[in-house]
Amino acid sequence: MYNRLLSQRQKIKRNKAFAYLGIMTSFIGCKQAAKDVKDNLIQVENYLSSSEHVQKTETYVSIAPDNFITIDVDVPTTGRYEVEVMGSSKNGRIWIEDYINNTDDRTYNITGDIGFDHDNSFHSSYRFGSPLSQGSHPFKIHAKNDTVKIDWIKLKPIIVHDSTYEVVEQKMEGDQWELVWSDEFDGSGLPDTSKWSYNIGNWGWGNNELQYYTAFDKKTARLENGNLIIQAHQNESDSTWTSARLTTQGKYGFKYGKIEFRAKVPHDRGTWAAGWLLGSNYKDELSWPYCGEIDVLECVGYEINDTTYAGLNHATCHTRKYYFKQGNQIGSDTTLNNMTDSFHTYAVEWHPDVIYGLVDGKRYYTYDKNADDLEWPFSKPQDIILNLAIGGGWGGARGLDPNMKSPEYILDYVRVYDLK
Ligand SMILES: [Ca+2]
Repeated sequence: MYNRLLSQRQKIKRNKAFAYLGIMTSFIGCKQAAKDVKDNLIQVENYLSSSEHVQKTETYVSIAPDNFITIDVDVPTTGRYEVEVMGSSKNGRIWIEDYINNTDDRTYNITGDIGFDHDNSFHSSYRFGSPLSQGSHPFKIHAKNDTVKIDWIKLKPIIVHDSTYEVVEQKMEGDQWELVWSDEFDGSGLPDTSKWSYNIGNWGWGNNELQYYTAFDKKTARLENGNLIIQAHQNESDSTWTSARLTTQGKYGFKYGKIEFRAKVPHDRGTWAAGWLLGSNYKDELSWPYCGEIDVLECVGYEINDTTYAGLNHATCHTRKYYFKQGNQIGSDTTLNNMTDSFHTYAVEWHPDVIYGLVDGKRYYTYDKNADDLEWPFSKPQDIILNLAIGGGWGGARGLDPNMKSPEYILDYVRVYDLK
């Protein structure tokens, strides 16, 4: 065992350069927040016996394509994790499924594909995965495309879930809207961290999205000329995309009121700009859509004309009873003129029993299902999220414009109002 551990350490050291490629520097601030939580190293060969499609040696497991192994993983604390895998395969990929005993009969892919591009030696590869809740998780490690050998998997904590936040609850009486909270995006440099946190990762975000959301990176999120600019970039060396996703999670949760996003959105095919609300009690993928989601600004590039920039905005509520993975979500869209060069105001009026979607002051969407918590989780606070995705099930449904260059999603302000 001693020799084995030693060889592991040497392997880890040798492969550090492959694992991090410098991108980790963006996450130093986040990693410090999680420094008290230990890495969780899983020697996969300890967890199962061999079968026809799964061969086991003393140091690794070999999984045939379209097969999987199941291992129990103890997640030490609720938060976001980097999933690092020491593996070997020329063309094979793995992906990790969690919550396999869920009552909703859904498949929870918490990593997206992880490849190794090397079949004669082991290499470390990683993803910043979806948030995980504390406790024992039976993971399924799936192989696809080709046989994959796995030596070990490591869960490295990045951000500990922060469930403390200030609730901003709006009165919904009277007939005058009064501003109670805003970010006008004045100043320069990075966004205001007293209001916004970064969601980081490249696990596909439940939609097979391509982008890697970075943190504290002016290239992807910065204040400029009174606006917040969220900008996606394609990395020249490996074609990966980076972008940003800001959330008020852990800072402010909002309950009721009118919430406005004044924004310009990109028209490029493959982009997916969003200003939306997600239940503050979201802590892992299993907690969605029970926590509720209100999409206020949702624009995919291929629905916006590349010459006139006229296009569509969508408003949708997702709840356990009505959500997109069941195909019965309740949404509406509305047509707008120039969405890329002109600002429009995308808003939601969130009352205790009904939600309206508006653009430029005009209502076009109503959600009024409020019989129980499964269709009305909206009596609890929600976080505001701003992000620009690339690709994914919806934004990438018609591919990516090959000529797309660093599209920008520009926000003049986010404002929250009371009704008095
Ligand atoms: Ca502004």
